Amino acid sequence: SVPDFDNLPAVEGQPQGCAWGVFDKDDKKDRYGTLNFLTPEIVAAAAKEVKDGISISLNWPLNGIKFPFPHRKAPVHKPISLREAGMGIDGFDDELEINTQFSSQWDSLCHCTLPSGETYNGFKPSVELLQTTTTEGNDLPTLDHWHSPAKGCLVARGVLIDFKRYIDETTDKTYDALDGHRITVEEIEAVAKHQGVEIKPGDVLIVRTGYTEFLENPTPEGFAKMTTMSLSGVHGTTETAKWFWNKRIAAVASDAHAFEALPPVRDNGEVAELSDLVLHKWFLNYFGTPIGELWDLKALGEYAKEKGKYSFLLTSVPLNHPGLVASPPNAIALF
Ligand code: UVW
Repeated sequence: SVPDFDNLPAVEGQPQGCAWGVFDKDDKKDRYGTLNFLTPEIVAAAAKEVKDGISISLNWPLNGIKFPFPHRKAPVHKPISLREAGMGIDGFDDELEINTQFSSQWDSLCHCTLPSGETYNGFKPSVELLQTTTTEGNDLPTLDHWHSPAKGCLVARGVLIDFKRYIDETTDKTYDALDGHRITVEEIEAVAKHQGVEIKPGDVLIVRTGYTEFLENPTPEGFAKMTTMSLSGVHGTTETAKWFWNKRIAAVASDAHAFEALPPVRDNGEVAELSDLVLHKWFLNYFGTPIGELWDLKALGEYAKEKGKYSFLLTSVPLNHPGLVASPPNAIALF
């Protein structure tokens, strides 16, 4: 068992709650962070969630965003005729060039770093290291390591917190994912209670804000709002991070842009720079908790509501390429 946030051993130069070293084994620096909560017992218990024989994809189309998106280019898909390519066969190949942050994704622990350049466990990614690494020699906590024989990708109990439905159905507020609502842990607990679902150690906690649904049908007013980057998501504070650690959450995901509400705020409430994404720091850099973003949660929300069941078996198989910083999750929820 690992200590609670307040009792984690102090790490020199880092804030209380930094979990570097906690999961190390035999003097070897750990690369999996809170995925270590996924013990064989937890995974076997998660498999018991499957009763209905229904699987739901959580992967938004890779080209889900239909307008120019700042700094991240849209996928380029190129079908190729094998005959024209001179292969002497009838049929097709295709090439796909993607920015792994453009649609549904996992952020690996290398996606954002501290100002020192460090991330989880003191690993220090750089473009050069990420580019030249081979899976065997890669010391960085990138996603290809999820394919190691010891890990076998991600299999866990998923819990959906359908915040959008909760607000729509239990309040007369007009909520939308572009209003910069900061979802507190008290609200997460209230939604879980309303849905009748218990949050357990080793869960992947998945929050639906309704953001990808807006991106599918952006209105001009919504688009104007979006460019101000005031987006709903989980309230990023140290107290929020502490709650996630103390619940032993293995990973988090949502349909939101950055999982946490934007713009980020400091613990004293001041609006911070985009580079000060509070939960990105706690999760990716201090705890080693992967963050899923832009997941497609609409069909999941509908099925969970219909069945009155908000927990399921979650499987996710990211792409397996050396040095991969982010990846489409290839995630499914099984009921
Ligand atoms: C933002 O773009 C703000 O977050 P991320 O890089 O995690 O998608």
